[in-house]
Amino acid sequence: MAQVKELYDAILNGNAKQAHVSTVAALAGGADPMELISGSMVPAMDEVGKLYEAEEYFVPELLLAGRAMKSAMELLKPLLVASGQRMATRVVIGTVKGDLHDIGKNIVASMLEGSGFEVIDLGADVSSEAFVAAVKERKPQFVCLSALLTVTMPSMKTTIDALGNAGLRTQVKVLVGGAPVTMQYANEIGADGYSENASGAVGLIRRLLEGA
Ligand code: B12
Repeated sequence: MAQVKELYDAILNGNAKQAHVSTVAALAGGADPMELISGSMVPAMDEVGKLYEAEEYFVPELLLAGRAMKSAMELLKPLLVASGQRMATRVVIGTVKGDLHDIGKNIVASMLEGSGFEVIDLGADVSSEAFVAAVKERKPQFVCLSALLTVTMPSMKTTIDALGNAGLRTQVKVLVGGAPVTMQYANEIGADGYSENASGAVGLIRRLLEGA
C-alpha cells in the first residue's frame, strides 16, 4: 500500500501534516493500526536514529520526526484502544527522572492500551517519588520504566529501590526497557522483566500474568 511508504517517508522527513494525511488514507484503505506502527513508524524512527548517529540529522530533525510520529499516533491510539479487549490489569508507565525521551515509551503505552490493559502514563522525567505516589494511589499490577540515556539508567534502580522502601515492591512487577537497557542490567537492578521492543512488552506482561 502506497500510504504505508508515504507514512514512513513523512516521519523520516519530519512532516507532521503528511504523516496525518497518510495515516488517514492508510486506515481508509484498510491498513491495520498495529501494522502501521511496527511496519512503518518504528522503522522510520530507527532510520532517524541512524541518521542522527551518522551526523546527517541534528536535533531539529529529531524533534520534527518525533512530532510527525505523534501526529500519526494520535489517530491510531483510539483505534488500538477500541480494538483491545478490556482487562482488569493496570499498568503505570513513565520515562525515568532526567530523561526526556518519550517516543518509545509512548509506543509501548499505546500497544499496551491496544492490547486491552489500562495504562496510566506519567510522562517523561518522572521522579521515583512520583512513581511511588502513582503506585499507592492507582494500585497497578505493573510498573514500566523507560530510559534512553546511559546516565538516566540508574534512575530505574532508584525507582525500584524507592518502591521497596515504601513497602510496595511485592505488590507490583517492574519492567524496564529503552535502547541502552539490557536483560543483564534488568537483572542487576532487580527488575522483574525486560523487553527490547513494544510488542515484546505486551507478551512479557501476558506471560507474567499467567505466572510463566
Ligand atoms: C529522538 C531522540 C531525541 C529527541 C527525543 C524526543 C522525544 N520526545 O522522545 C531529543 C532531540 C529531545 C533528544 C534529546 C537528547 N538526546 Co536523544 N535521541 C533520540 C534518538 C534519535 C531516537 C530515540 C527514539 O525515539 N527511538 C525510537 C523509539 C521507538 O525507540 P526506543 O525509545 O528505543 O523504544 C523502543 C524500545 O527501546 C522499547 N522500550 C522503550 N521503553 C521501554 C520501556 C519498557 C518497560 C519496555 C519493556 C520496552 C521499552 O520499545 C520501544 C518501541 O519498540 C536516539 C538515537 C537512537 N538511535 O536511539 C537519541 C539518543 C537516545 N539521544 C542521545 C542523547 C545524548 C541526547 C541528549 C543528551 C542530546 C543533547 N546533547 O542534548 C538529549 C537528552 C535530553 C534528555 N534529558 O533526555 C543519545 C544517548 C546516548 C547514551 N548512550 O546515553 C542517543 C542514543 C543518540 C546518540 N547516539 O548519541 N533525543
